[in-house]
Amino acid sequence: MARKMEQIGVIVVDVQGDFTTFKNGSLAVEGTDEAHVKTVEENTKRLKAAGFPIYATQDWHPEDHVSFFTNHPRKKAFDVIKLHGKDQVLWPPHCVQQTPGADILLDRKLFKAVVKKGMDPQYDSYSGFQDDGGKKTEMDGILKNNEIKKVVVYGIATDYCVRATTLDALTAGYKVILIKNLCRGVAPDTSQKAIEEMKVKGIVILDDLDLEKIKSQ
Ligand code: VGL
Ligand code: ZN
Repeated sequence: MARKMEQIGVIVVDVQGDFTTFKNGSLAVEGTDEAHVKTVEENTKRLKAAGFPIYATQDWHPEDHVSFFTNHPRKKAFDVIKLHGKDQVLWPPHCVQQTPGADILLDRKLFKAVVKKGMDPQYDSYSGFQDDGGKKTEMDGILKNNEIKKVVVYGIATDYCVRATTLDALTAGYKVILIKNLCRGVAPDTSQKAIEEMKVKGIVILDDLDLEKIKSQ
């Protein structure tokens, strides 16, 4: 029997107002203008039309979140502190629950499920699968319930949430395909490093969306 399309799922990572220049976001990532967001939406529509279930992650922080520099006296944006024994970048406040900056910019009807992350004030959560304290999101359960074996991942930011989500997907046992040109990163050097790391660990990197390659990988 031919393999079912449903075994491939798509994860669109954090395409939210605060991460885009399009919406003048507080943590706007370079190259995230209206045209980019439109390209991401069009490609997501193609994947949905091809029969793949589409999932999204949504950064969804409380106001007192530990990753905001404003919650640390004398710290400024992009300072790095030690938190739970690891380096933590301090970000401008972003994706605060119920604010416009937290909105996903793609048509909601595209998504079979939206997985929120980063709600615990004490832990950051770049990965769509778990936070830095090891608390799991709904993602793995949702993918398993839908018999997904392979995930196609893209979004924002290449060097943070996209990187962490792809690596955790791999660890959880999924085949992972990254669509590079549908991603944008906070900084070029860390984004390049992240792509290299993903490649070395076994993630398939495609420059652009190619349905045939996705099916045959
Ligand atoms: C992200 C920094 C802080 C991301 C989220 O979506 O990559 N980056 N929170
Ligand atoms: Zn965040």
